[in-house]
Amino acid sequence: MNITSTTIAKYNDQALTAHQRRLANLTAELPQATSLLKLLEAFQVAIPSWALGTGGTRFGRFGLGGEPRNLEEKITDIGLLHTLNRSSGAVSLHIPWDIPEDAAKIKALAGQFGLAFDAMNSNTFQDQEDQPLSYKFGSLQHVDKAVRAQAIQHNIDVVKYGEALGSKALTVWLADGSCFPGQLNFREAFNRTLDSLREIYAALPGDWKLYLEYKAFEPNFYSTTVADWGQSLLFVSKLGRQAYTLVDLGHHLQGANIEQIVALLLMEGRLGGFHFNDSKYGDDDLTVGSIKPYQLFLIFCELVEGMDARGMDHARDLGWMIDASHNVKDPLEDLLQSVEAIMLAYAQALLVDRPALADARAQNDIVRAQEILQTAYRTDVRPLIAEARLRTGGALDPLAVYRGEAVRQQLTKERGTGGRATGL
Ligand code: RM4
Ligand code: MN
Ligand code: MN
Repeated sequence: MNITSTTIAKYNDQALTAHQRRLANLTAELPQATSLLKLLEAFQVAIPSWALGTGGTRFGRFGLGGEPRNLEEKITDIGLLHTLNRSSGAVSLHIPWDIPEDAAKIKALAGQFGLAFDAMNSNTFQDQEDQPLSYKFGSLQHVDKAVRAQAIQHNIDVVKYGEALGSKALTVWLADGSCFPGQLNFREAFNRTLDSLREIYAALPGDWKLYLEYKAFEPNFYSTTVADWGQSLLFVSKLGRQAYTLVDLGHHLQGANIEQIVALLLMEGRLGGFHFNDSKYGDDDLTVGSIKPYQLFLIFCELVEGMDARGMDHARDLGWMIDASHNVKDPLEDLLQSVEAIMLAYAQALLVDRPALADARAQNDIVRAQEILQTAYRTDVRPLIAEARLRTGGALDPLAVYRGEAVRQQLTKERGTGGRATGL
């Protein structure tokens, strides 16, 4: 399945007049439109290799036709997304779900679609068939040194796979923790985890980053060894300058003020990566922006302000990735919606009149501060995102092309209905 630039141009031509009218209305009030477009064109969000098939819950899974059967097909799917929206130009691999057996071949295939390799993800939250020791009671925190050694070696192997692909970061997410009071000595578990992370950190190439992702609960339900941003920050501060905290939107307790967390992590130079999804209750892994788009906007306001305060490149200096699971939607359509939601929140955050906001704050004018934020949030920036896509060769309306070209039906014809992609 391949969507050509001619096909995209055909759809764009049909939608062009209406698009231009909407864009003109918007840009008439936006003197900074040209510089915004440049930032939007550069912004890329990585797609995880584990989210291209249908996800499931612990109760069941309802499959879909045409799921990618191997890493090559997953990369082709991400290439398709990037062809349509020009904002999904990176792949994030999960080992061992997606081992690049022939790195040169995989790299070349990704290159054909203009895809780079973002952070590599290790997996010590499941046992693999050929694995000698079990992670039932944890991995890097385990009381048995041999289990820790196995988990450390796995992370080092993941770095090796990533080096061959040109990746520059390792994401460590640990399921380690305890399910019942009394099961674990918290201090000892922390220190064993720290020692293990130190060994992984020592094996990190000089130009790599280590992202330590936290999660409040699940699969352990009493304690998690890297449970929140404070604990992650404690670990990464002890590890060294190449270690950073990774924020996954779904990994907080309900009501947590994530925008404040990212502001402080950025201030400390310790925010490394970001996993986007949305949720209503827990780690629901729903489509980005589908439940709490205003929260996403507020988070982006802090990201933009915090990155600018440190002179960071929005597109390059943090690892941006979608981390969602698609239980009832076509994963590719869901990912197109997620990328769109991210771009919208980013563009709206760029619209905030920051000097005016600083002034309102200095005057304790809360009403004006809220008006300033909501003026940006309530601006319909969709024509701007569409224009950024148009200028980079993408589709004005990626979903319309996807559906118009019957992509899922084509993929199902090519790949059949029985396949199940590795992943969530
Ligand atoms: C976890 C976590 C990690 C991801 C796995 C698949 O909940 O978010 O980032 O690697 O899921
Ligand atoms: Mn995550
Ligand atoms: Mn998660």
